Amino acid sequence: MNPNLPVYPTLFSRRKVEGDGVLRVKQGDMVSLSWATDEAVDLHLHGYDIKQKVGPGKMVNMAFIARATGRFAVSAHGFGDSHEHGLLKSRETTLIYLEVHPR
Ligand SMILES: [Cu+2]
Repeated sequence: MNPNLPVYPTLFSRRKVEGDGVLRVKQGDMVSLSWATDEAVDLHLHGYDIKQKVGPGKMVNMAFIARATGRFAVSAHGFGDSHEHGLLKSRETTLIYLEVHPR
């Protein structure tokens, strides 16, 4: 992996992400989101359909190339409970939005 690529730290605790909640990148960018959390949860980047588990003391990297433009939610599934994705969509909590802008 390119050591010069920007890594976006996305720390969240108490179910809130630090910052303004929007991550802006350009189409074609290599994006690396580094997640740290105080609670075990499933992360889901909608649109790109990337899912990853995070938990306390377990830093997770979500790396991808921003090919598709638009606004995509990164949500958390399963805060404090367990359920199947798709069955209880209302249980999703949106953490941040990823905005991919055209070049
Ligand atoms: Cu989801």
